[in-house]
Amino acid sequence: MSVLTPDHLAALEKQGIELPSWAFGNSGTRFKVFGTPGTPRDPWEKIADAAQVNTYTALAPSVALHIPWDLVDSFSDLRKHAEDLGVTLGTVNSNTFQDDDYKFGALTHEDAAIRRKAIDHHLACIDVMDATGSRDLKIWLAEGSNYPGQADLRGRQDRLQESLQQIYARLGDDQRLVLEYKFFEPAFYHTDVPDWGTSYAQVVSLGDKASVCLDTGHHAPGTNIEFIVMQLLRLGKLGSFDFNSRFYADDDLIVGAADPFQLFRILFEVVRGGGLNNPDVAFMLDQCHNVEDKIPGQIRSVLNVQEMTARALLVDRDALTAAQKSGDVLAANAIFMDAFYTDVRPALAEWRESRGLAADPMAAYAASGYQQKIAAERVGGVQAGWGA
Ligand code: AOS
Ligand code: ZN
Ligand code: ZN
Repeated sequence: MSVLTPDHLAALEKQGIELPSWAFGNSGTRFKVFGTPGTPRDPWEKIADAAQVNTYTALAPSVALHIPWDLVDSFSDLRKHAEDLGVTLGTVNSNTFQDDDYKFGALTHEDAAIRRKAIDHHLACIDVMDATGSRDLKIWLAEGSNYPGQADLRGRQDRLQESLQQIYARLGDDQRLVLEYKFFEPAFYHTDVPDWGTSYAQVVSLGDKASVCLDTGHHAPGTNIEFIVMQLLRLGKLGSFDFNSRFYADDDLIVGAADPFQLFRILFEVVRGGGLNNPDVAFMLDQCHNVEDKIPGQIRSVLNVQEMTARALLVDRDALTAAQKSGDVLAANAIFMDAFYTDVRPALAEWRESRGLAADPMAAYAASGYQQKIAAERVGGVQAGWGA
């Protein structure tokens, strides 16, 4: 008998994880970017590859864009292209980190003309959202300073709020802004949105259409990320996840690869806090595949999220509450660990087959010949983020 009940399966059925277009481009470190045969040459091919992930998993119904990396002549044509392939265009990510003008900041810059340019870029991103039907604008800022005394920390925070207010004012009724935090890189002394508290303070002042984006790779080692998940859900301000995993810094490795138990703990708080299948909480990947093939890397990633979601659903919440209330520390911990140690893979494989999907999406993709086809057809695929 399956370890997953019809209720668990009904919850899993609705799960959707957005893929980042940049995961399909070549990527690497400052030391070397390795090319992968078959890498997309333009946004159209990135969307086609993302659609493959959805074909084999039914878990990835939308694709996030990055502007200007994914600039095309007609976003309504790109939208149609995506829809023809069975996916939609999702979150639009702004980019204020590759322009010389932004050396000392963008939305926080001392110079009003540069702030204006950065604000206008975000307004242009909202124009893209109007054409693609996207709901969310995701803002990650590469702003900060490297040396104590270099910058007026307080002034930058005030200017950030003013800039965000102008962007927020342009959002449509059904659109949202999510503000991502990161405690380091590319600035190393301070960043202007280093932590969830700063992001929360900034978005609360904006209004209901603004919330926090939590990237799992953006915390100091040892941070209890699931506590932050709990708190943001409790405050109604967890807008989205950027899922990935890390061993050291912002490694952007496959989610669940480095620490599956942490992913389980995060997803348990999502389930506990009403964040699963909640349209207010978007699940996205933010990953790069430096040495592995990109499409199977993304397939593995969404399956990892699904597997840990299934395990999180398995926690016997009534028994857990009873153990917590009675102060039975070890019983409570055992209930939690029982769910984590349950292998849900056979049950999920069986369920996939019952829905007309391959039991093993990784093997089905490998056998499909798609990888060989794109490797033969596409020459000169682009580095993530630098494409046409
Ligand atoms: C940067 O560290 C952030 O995680 C961004 O969300 C994202 O990775 C970037 O916008 C894509 O390069
Ligand atoms: Zn991110
Ligand atoms: Zn990151």
